[in-house]
Amino acid sequence: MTLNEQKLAALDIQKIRGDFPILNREVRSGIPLVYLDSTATSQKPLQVLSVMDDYYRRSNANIHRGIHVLAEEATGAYESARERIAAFIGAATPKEVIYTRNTTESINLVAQTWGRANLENGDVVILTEMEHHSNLVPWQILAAERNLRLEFISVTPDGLLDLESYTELLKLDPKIVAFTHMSNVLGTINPAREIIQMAHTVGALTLVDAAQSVPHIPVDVQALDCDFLAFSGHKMCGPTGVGILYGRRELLEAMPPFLGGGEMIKRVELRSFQNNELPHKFEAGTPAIAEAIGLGAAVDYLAEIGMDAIEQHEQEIIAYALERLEEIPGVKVFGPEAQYKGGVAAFTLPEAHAHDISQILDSDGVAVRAGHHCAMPLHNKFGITATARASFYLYNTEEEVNKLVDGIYKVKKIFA
Ligand code: 7TS
Repeated sequence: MTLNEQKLAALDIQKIRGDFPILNREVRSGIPLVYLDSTATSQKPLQVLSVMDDYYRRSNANIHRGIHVLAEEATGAYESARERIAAFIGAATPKEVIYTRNTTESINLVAQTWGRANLENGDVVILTEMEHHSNLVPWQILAAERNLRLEFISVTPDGLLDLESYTELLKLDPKIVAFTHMSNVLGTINPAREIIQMAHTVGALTLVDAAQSVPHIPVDVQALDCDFLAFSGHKMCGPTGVGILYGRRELLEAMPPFLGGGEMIKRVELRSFQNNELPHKFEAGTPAIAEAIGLGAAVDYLAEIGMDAIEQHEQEIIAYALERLEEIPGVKVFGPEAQYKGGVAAFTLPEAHAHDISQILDSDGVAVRAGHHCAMPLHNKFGITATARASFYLYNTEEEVNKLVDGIYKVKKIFA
């Protein structure tokens, strides 16, 4: 047995479920929770909750300012978390890891600082038709301000990126290609390495929206060779309120600051200031300290289980879920076959609206999300306004997939 196989064999779902107190609750008397909405936000293990609780009980202080014991402990924990997060994504140095509030803020940071400093009239930005609004609207805002041209890699009917359309778009001499690593609706895992290499051959930079990939599959920024990469703590067993922007050091060094205030400066006079060094240059004001420390614990938790093992488990769950869902007459699941996707199944039923599906499933404790999932252009492309979406994480089981399927049969009975 290789070390990897040993880790896979060691993935003990019941033990993992025991780490998540919320998974034990009933949503109504006698009705246990079946949580299938981790794409929106994941649940949090005791290992994360206890680190945050401990921090507030023992070490709470503002960071980088005081010379007292609490301030030193808080600063040490905050910076140690940054080092472990940097190692988790394979960054060359923790200076390349900027704490933000979430993926959305990370992408806005790049658009507003790198974008404003480097893009002008007529410049081309390439995005894809499967983006979450948070990788569309920041570029639309900048495009309106700078008169940029936004172009989109098209999505095939199977829910894959059309790399031929991308090859054509690269002839437009784009300045940046910003794309999602994994779609939050189709579940498609895009060939990020190839997309990045192709962008680099025409001299374009790349930004990877890794909100759905970093929590679910191994991601190494140096192996990908991306220029920027954004993700959120709350989707990877960490708390809300903290996210990450990874950026290549030379790029971050050259970029103007984002927000101005304390912490991001080295020196201030009445009419001028001097930037602080990386990573603090982009971290104005008191940050989400407990949350950053919590994200450090989340990364430790995921690394201990092993991202390969998590990916493998989700592959098994999605393959099983697609097989079961496709058995149900009328169910249409969007996106490619299991081998090209992560644990996301967005679907429609001819007889019931997504919101009705979600409501009936909820009556049996099954939590799925309904709507456009912040990807309205993608839904328009497929000629629909909403889908019901079940999504899976390391703690989900085949038995929970069965409960989802039973619930969908119930919906069909009610709407027959
Ligand atoms: N990018 C992708 C691919 C996402 O799935 C999300 C959140 C974001 C960006 C934004 O993340 P945030 O933490 O800044 O909000 N996706 C979802 C979802 O699918 N349902 O709720 C949030």
